[in-house]
Amino acid sequence: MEKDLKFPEGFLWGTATSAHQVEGNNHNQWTEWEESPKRINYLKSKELNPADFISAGACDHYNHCEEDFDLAKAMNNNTHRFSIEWSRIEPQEGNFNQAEIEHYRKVIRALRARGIEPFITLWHWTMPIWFAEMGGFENRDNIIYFVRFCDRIVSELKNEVKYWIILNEPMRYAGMAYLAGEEPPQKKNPFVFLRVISNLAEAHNRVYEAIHRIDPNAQVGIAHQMNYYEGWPASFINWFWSKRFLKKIEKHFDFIGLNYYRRLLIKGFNFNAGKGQRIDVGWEIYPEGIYHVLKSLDRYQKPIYITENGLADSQDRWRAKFIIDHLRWIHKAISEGVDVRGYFHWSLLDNFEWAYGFWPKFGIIEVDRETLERKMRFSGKVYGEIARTGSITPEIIKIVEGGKNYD
Ligand code: IFM
Repeated sequence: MEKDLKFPEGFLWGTATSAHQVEGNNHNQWTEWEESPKRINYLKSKELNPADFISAGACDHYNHCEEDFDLAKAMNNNTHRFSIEWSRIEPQEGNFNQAEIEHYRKVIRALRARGIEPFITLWHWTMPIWFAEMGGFENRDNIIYFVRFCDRIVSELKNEVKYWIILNEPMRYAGMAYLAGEEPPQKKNPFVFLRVISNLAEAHNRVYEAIHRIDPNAQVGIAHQMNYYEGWPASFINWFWSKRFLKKIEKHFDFIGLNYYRRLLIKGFNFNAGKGQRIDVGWEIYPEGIYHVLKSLDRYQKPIYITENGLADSQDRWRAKFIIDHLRWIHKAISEGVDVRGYFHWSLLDNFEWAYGFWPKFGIIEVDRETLERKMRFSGKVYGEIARTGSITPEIIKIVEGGKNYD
């Protein structure tokens, strides 16, 4: 029988969410876009129900966070990643809403009361309307507003938070918003795309310095999406989409957060999924890829956290095995010296998957959209066992192979 795969002492086990995807009732550039006549007409033209693509109340995590953190605790998690919604904190330029800051203080304390270490993302794609109307990150002069927001949050919460993630997946944001033109502000302009990337990197660097001025002991990083690429020209694509941004912020991170989801096979300008099992949104499951990406990050000699890894799987058929298979490859990287310190499954809850709407089910906890009832999936119980033992044991593997009879 296979022996235990033990993870290092103090390894962090958690899940991740972002404000706009779970909180409900936000008012930012995304909500405006979701409800715009152009978007509604587009959805209707595809015979889709617009209500399934408007974030609206989402999971009402804003009001259900205690219940949700009880579930994280029931999974023996000792960390949780979430984002602070800038549009709640600063709905009008320069007007900071103290009550909303206190809300997030409560969220942090609710986590700590359960022995769960918060990792806070300061920007997960959404922005106040006034900032979007000024051109968002298209304009270098606007960076000061983002720095001011981060400065305020970190000054307020520095005694309660050690880990800060400044930006979530800047490359994916810029690509979808300014190259593919599929997400707000839906521009297709390669020059603006490149400018936004460069401004986001500058914003990251300035915020990094601001945070360290406020709290020299803070641990500050990024959540960077990196796919595993094969084919031609994989090394160029990897340089452009993965390495280039890290290069721009190289002196300004204390850890790297890796968001890994899939392998892509490159053939010239075509990007395709490989032959492995596909998840509900069509991405290939390719656990080995996380190992190669981790090995490529070793050269930075910084701690690494897997800040996202997960799948859309409404039937929960693959999730438990997906987690175990990725963890095996992560364990191999660790055993070869890569300094991986934690794993955050995406996501805690079924939530609003941006332009895809609500149908992709990324949650380890199922959420009934009508009643908002939460139910832990089979995979959540398996993940709870992994977190409890800090290992993948033969017993856990047997449970996963045995299917859904686990209780
Ligand atoms: O839901 C997203 C998240 O907001 C950013 N990373 C990828 C996830 C799944 O698409």
